Amino acid sequence: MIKFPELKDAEIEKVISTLEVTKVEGGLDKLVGEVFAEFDKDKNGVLDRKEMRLFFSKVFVEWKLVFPLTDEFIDDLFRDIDKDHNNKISHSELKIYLAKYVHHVLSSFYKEREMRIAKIAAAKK
Ligand SMILES: [Ca+2]
Ligand SMILES: [Ca+2]
Repeated sequence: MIKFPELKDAEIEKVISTLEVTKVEGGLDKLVGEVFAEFDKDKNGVLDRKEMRLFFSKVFVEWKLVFPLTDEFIDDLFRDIDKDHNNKISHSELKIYLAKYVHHVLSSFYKEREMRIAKIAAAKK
């Protein structure tokens, strides 16, 4: 969930430019690489629940998403990402998920930006 009324234009632009990095060639791989470098704490090449929770608690703040990081929420999210159900999140599982998720978040931000621009244009008339 995104609380758009609480966000300034500049914050919206910042999230958009952060997320658009994933749209350039190799951008998503780079992001996934950075996630593993920072959050795969025990360096075993996969993310467990605890590591994934740390990652999401950071990006939700960065991407201005508001979710309760309850155990239940994290479990659901984990199950969603862990496609082969081995209780570990691999590079490719995270990549597949983030491709979809970032696209979804970006669309919401684009929509909000368009609405704000339309509002300014309407006010000028
Ligand atoms: Ca790990
Ligand atoms: Ca897995």
